[in-house]
Amino acid sequence: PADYNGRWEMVSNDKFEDILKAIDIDFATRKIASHLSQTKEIVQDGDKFETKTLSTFRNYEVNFTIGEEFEEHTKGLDNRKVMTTVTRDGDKLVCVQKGEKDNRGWKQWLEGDMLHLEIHVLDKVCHQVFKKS
Ligand code: RET
Repeated sequence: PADYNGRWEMVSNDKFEDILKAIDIDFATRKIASHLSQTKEIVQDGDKFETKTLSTFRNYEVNFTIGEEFEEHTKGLDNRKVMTTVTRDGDKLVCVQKGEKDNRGWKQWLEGDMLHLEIHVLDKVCHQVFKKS
């Protein structure tokens, strides 16, 4: 399976602000957050993942085990509680976040030394690309 371990630096972030709007992030925060360069730190041990999304403004951490549903508190983002499950679809990770917002989740995969993250909420889709550093 794909090895996601490492530190990944953002190289592109398409339509992130649409996602922020879809989860009701206020205008001022959206303007700051959508211009941030994000860094992902991922520690993977088999099916267990520890992920950190780092920025100069705010950080977000989420840890999960493939196939195990857990309650995720999106602290510092939209501060909601969602029931989150991450599964594998081939070499992709597929996350479903059940809660107030329909069709919420993300997909993550590797292409060479690039990490792709597609985040979706309602009919909005954001595509982020990170380069291994
Ligand atoms: C930042 C900055 C502060 C405001 C917001 C943020 C959004 C973070 C998101 C992280 C998603 C992480 C995922 C990890 C998967 O492994 C950048 C912390 C709103 C949406 C999907």
